[in-house]
Amino acid sequence: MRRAPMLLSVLTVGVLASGCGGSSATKASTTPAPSAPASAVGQPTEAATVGTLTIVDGKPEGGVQRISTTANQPAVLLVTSNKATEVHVHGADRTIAIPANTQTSVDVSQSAPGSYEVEDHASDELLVQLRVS
Ligand SMILES: [Cu+2]
Repeated sequence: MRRAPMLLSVLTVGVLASGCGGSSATKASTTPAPSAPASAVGQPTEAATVGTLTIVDGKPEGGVQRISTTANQPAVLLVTSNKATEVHVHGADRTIAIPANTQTSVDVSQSAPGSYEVEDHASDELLVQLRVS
């Protein structure tokens, strides 16, 4: 009779300790963003580009970038890394695989204003601080 509560608390601690997003949400996260508004016919990706980022050995070249975006607007970050890695966009919680030396579009759009981090999950380095208004 006394064992059940103890088991429960152990399980809860395990979940809380998994930290930054965990790994369970990675599979569905490479889905492209919903299609752009009709006014953005032509080159929606270029129109939505909010910055470019170069990752060298897991660190952002030139230091952590600060990028401002607007909630519910398309926002794409063009990422190039010298090593294959994974980039995690907090808030929207997307994890995008970045192949080595291949520029990759990372959807950093957010549905709510706030401050969000973009991290390299291979090195756990902070890459970008997103400010969404
Ligand atoms: Cu993360």
